[in-house]
Amino acid sequence: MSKVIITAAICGAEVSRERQPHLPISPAELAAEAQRAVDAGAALIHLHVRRPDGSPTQDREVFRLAIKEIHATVRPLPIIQPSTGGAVGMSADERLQPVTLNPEMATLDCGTVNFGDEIFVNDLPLMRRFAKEMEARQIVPELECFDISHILSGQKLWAEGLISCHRHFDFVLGVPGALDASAASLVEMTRRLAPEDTWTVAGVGRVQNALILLGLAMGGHIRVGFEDNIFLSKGVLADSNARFVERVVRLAREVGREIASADEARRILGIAPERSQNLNLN
Ligand code: KMH
Ligand code: ZN
Repeated sequence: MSKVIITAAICGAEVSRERQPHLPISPAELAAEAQRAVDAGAALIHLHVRRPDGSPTQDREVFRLAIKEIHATVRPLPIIQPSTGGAVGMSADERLQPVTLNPEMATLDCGTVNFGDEIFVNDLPLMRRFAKEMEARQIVPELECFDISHILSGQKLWAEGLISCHRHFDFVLGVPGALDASAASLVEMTRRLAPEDTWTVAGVGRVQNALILLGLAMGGHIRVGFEDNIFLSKGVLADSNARFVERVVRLAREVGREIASADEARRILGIAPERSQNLNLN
């Protein structure tokens, strides 16, 4: 099995400081938290940004300052993957802003889905538009799939010739209203992939640990972090995203998987080594 890429989703759009006092918000806090996650073994930072009051935003300038700080200070330099999902209810224009910073990767959400009591809208025209914007900048999308049909919609972007790079999925399981975080769901999702596709799994809430084990055993890559889960165990808040990354490292060793460095992750995901120097942070 390949080395495992650990993604740290350090901030998310839905968690609040009231629920998780260690949530990083300012560029300096995000960079310090990213460094702790990298020190623990993360190769990839999935990034959302917040205004100073903690509310989620996709504002280009807020992303620019956060990414610039992480890019300048965190070593070894992780893959920085801004969200283009943002928060439920944001417009496509709003959500697309971070792609103009030319990150190595960005998320591309692959289908409309219930998101708790709300609806997260990702219709095919929106997906095609996001795909074209990413292809034009050589940004490798991470195809976020909250349901099985999302995999088929993601694959359609390649079938239509809109994207040509390596295809990497992220299966986010356990969002209320979307696909459940069960072994059966994960097996069914992976059955839909082409042999050359790669995938990460993220379990939302307390199912996270079971999904880490399943993902590791099945040869997948793993996402953890405050975006998906804030509790280390029942009632015990994690004091850093690094605690979750450390857990993945421990479990990976138990099942004989080695941890991918950031550069190894770039190779696995088809990102050119020099691409990290071509961000547009001015
Ligand atoms: N906050 C969710 C509604 C992504 O980053 O692309 C969407 C999300 C997915 O987090
Ligand atoms: Zn996200």
